[in-house]
Amino acid sequence: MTIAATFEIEYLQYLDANGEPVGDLPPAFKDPEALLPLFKQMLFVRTFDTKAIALQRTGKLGTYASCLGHEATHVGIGASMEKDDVFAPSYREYGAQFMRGVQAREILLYWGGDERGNDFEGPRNDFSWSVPISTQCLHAAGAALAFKLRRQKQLAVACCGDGGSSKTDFYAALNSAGAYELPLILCVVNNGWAISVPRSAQTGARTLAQKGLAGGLHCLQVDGNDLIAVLEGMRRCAERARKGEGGSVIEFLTYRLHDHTTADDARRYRDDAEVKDAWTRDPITRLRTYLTARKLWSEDEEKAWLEECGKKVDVEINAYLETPVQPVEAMFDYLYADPPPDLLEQREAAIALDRKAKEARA
Ligand SMILES: Cc1ncc(C[n+]2csc(CCOP(=O)(O)OP(=O)(O)O)c2C)c(N)n1
Ligand SMILES: [Mg+2]
Repeated sequence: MTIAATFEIEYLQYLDANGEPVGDLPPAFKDPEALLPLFKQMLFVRTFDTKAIALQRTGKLGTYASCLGHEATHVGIGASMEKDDVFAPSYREYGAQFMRGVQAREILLYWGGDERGNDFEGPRNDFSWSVPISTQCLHAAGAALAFKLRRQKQLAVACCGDGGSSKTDFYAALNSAGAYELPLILCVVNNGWAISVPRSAQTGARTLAQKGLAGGLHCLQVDGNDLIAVLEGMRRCAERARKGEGGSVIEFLTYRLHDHTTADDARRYRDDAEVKDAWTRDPITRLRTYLTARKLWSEDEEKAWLEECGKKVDVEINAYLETPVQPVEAMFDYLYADPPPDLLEQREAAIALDRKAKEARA
C-alpha cells in the first residue's frame, strides 16, 4: 500500500481536572504567579455572567448568551493577542473581549438592544459580535489578508462554535488562510452543543481541529478548561503566524454549562447527568486548586476579590441602566447615506407613532 499522506492532531493538556500538572509545563507558563491575574479575570467574567443573567431574568436585559464554563478558553484567547491584532468574536466571548478592553457596559448595552454597544471604545479595530454563524471567520480572513499584503505582523483571530465549524463560511475562511498563508487563527470553541444539537450529531469528523488539515493549516486540539493549555496553544499558533508560517485551527474542548441563551431551556434536550459531569471539569475550580496548592490563592482572597468584582460589575450595570435610550428614528439612521423613500416614510411613521405613545402616557 502506498500512503499519499498521513496526519496527526496534537492534543494539549497541562493541568488535569483535579488541577494537577500532567507532565512538564510549557516554559512560557511555568510560573504559577503569572497566571494569577488571569485567574482573577476568570472570576470577574463569571461574576459578570451571573449578574447579566439575573438582569435578564428581572426584565432589565434582552436575550443574553451566557459564557458559563468557557472562562479559561475565552480569557486565554484574549490574553494571547496583542493590542493591534484584530479579534472577530461570535456572541459569547466576553472573557476575550474584556482582555481586549471591551467594557461590560458595552456588552450589556448590546444585549439590551442598543447597537451602540457594538461600537467598542477600546479595541477600535475589532469586529462587532456576529450572530450569523461563522460569518466572522471570513471577516477575520479578510483582515489577515490585509495584514499580509501590507507586510504587517498582526494577527486576526476569529472564534466560532462547534456548530459554526459546519458552516461554509468556516471552510471558505480556512481555505483562503491555507492558500494565501494568512496570519489567521480560527478558534473553534467546542462547547458540546449548538443550541439543541449535540457535538455527536454535528459532524462525522473525529476532531474539529482536523477540519483545518484539508486547507493546509496547522491544527491543534486543546483542553479548553485548562488555561495553561489554551495559552500555550495560542502562543504556538500566534508565533507561527507572526513568522509568516500561516494560519491555524485550534479546537478548544470545553462545555456550555448554561442554556444556549436566556431564551432557551436546555433541560428539554440535555441530560442533567451530562451537565453534572461537565462541572467536574470546571476551568475555575481547576486553576483555583492549582494556585491554592502553591499558596498563591486562598478562600479569604477569593471572598475579597469576588466582592470587588461584584462592585465593579454593579458600576457597569448602573452605567448601562442610566444610558438614555436612542430616539426611535435611530434604527433608520445608520445604514444608508441616502435612505430610499420608502424607508424615509417608515421613519416618519415611527416618529409619529412614538409621539402618540408618549402623549398617551403623559
Ligand atoms: C447563519 C445562521 N444560521 C442559524 C443561526 C441560528 N443559531 C444561532 S446560535 C446557533 C448554534 C451555534 O452553535 P455553536 O456554533 O456551537 O456555538 P455556541 O452557541 O455553542 O457557542 C444557531 C444555529 C444563526 N444565528 N445564523
Ligand atoms: Mg457550541
